[in-house]
Amino acid sequence: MNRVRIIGKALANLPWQERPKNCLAPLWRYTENPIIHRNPLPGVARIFNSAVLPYRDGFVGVFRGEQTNGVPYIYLGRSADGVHWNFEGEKIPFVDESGAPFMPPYAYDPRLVEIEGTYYIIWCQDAYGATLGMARTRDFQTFTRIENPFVPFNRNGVLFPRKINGKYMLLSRPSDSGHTPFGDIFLSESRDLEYWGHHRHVMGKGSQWWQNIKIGGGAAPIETSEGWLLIYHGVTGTCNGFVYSIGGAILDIDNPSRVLYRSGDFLLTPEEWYEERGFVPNVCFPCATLQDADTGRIAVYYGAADTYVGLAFTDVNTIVQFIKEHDAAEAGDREEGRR
Ligand code: BMA
Repeated sequence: MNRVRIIGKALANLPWQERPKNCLAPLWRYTENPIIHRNPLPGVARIFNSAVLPYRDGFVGVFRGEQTNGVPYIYLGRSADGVHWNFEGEKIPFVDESGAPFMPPYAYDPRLVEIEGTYYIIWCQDAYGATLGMARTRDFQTFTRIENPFVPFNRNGVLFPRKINGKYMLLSRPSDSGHTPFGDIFLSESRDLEYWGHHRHVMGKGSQWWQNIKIGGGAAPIETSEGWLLIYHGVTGTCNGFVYSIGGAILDIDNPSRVLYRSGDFLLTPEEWYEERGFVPNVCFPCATLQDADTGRIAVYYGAADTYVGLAFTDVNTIVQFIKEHDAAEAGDREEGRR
């Protein structure tokens, strides 16, 4: 296969380990996982499902912190190497457009995306039911909320890192109020990040058993010479509850509601103690990647067992080749998703 290119910036200092000899899997785990352990800061019992970006000479991240009263919130973290993190002791202090405090009742599963020099946090919050919250910052000091962009119920909001055909693009997963037993990924577009429309269906749960209950967007899509690389989660049900695995798909570069390829095999599924044992066993929940356009290296950040943060690695050639070789996209995935 021709070499696949990441279209984006170089990032020479991203965390990285070479693929172990004899490893055939498309993602390989960091040997020092988990990178964030229990009780990471006073008043926070667990950090998981979190997102990071390069910032200045190092990295910045938004972290789902489960407080000791059980309520999730988002905490800011900074790191020199993307592996060892220092967290701010207080929740991110969101404000409204006038600068007045504007805190949601809870906030979880944040994603973090840079578009044209502004950083956007997208998370799940209560707005008379679980739905997407969104805020922007330019300096990681002031975090201004974009008031309630969606109505309930919705989760797993993921922004694309650039406009497509002049519009901001967002993946989301319409849900219900509980442990949703269904769910497809949709695409919405906006001229201003406030008003969203032209909603299209991207892809539904798969017929493969590991993703046969629901799916949801994971990390912000990575632009490549083959299309948008989407790392997402797929869920199956067992007699002991849901199991969350990591899946991969490639979306059309100009029309990302069209799936070009979608792996019928998972990329990573719970196997290690920190993925199988925790507050919710058997969860691998990707929320972010770091990537280096020069080498094609990709580091995937994922929540493990709703308790820890893990890191896994791949390179763009390996992951795209795996997705294409295991392609199981169906007619409904390949269509534009307009009705
Ligand atoms: C989902 C979300 C995630 C969580 C997962 C497994 O519904 O709430 O935050 O990781 O369930 O518990």
